[in-house]
Amino acid sequence: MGLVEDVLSGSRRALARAISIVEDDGDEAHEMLARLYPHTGKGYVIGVTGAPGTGKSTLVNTMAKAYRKRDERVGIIAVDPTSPFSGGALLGDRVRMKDLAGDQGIFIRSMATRGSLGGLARATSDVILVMDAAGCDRIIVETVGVGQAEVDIASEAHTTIVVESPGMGDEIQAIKAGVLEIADILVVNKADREGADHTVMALRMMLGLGTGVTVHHGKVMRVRAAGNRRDGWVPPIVKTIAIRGEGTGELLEKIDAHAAYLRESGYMREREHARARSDLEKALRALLLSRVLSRVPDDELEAAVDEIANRKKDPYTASLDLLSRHVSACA
Ligand SMILES: Nc1nc2c(ncn2[C@@H]2O[C@H](COP(=O)(O)OP(=O)(O)OP(=O)(O)O)[C@@H](O)[C@H]2O)c(=O)[nH]1
Ligand SMILES: [Mg+2]
Repeated sequence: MGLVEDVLSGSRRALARAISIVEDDGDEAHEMLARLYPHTGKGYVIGVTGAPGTGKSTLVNTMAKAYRKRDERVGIIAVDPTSPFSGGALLGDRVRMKDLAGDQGIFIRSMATRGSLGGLARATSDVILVMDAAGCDRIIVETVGVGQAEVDIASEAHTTIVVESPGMGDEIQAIKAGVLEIADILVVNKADREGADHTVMALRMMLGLGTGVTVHHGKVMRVRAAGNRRDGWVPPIVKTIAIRGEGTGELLEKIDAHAAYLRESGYMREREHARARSDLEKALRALLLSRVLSRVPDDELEAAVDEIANRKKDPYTASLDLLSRHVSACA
């Protein structure tokens, strides 16, 4: 297969084809990934997440330009888990990132949900691998929102940036404890707008307190502060004005500082292992499921579905029965 060599040599066309193959997730994808894998592990993965419209794409755009000035190659993945309802968001990303398009050192890919969110997270991690193998020094993954898909995708990132913007009164967007826990760096974008300092203060309070109480959508919520993280890293807060590129330099410095911290503290190794474990589990789950389904005849599968729907059997018993009949080793 010449494609693998072409990807490794950094060909943009090969990279685009390889990503399409990975998205189709067939045997060809698995073979290709197996051959690319030894060449991965060099790219630095940065997750950028936050509520809709906080300026993530604009920020990613300015970050990419700054990395290009350092002569680094940049891969950008815009993940849109809500795509059936927000085709416009992706279009917006393309428009806003248009000025990057002519740069041979930048590769942009949008990904939308096909099937499950779990599938999306897996496809994203495979696309990261392909970009890594193709020599992208930085791989920036933008996700919208605060759901499980974002948390899964964040687990792929070395540094996760959560983007807020001012103007929500006492409420902080994306305040859910889960999202604050994944934030290695907090960005308050749109700092040209009123209330930016207030947002910074509110975030700082939440980071400083062991357990905080805050008001979100009129409800009092308890949040676990990210300042007590197991890895000891205290997430810095950076103010940016992405439309003018202001604050990007400081943001890149904080990313470098976090990378240095990960390396020196030994947490990089730990993260790599956690990631390897979760990748292995994802692959096992996917392979086992497809193997089992390929062995169970369709009519038997449908019969089991009927039994479960009619409350004659629970899903676990039905699964164990199918396994013992068709996959004896797994029962
Ligand atoms: N005033 C101001 N507006 C900004 C700033 N950064 C981005 N915007 C504007 O905010 C809007 C949303 O920006 P995007 O970059 O698309 O935000 P996003 O978070 O990627 O949006 P989604 O991907 O749809 O969630 C656009 O109109 C931007 O021009 C900023 O620093 N200041
Ligand atoms: Mg966006």
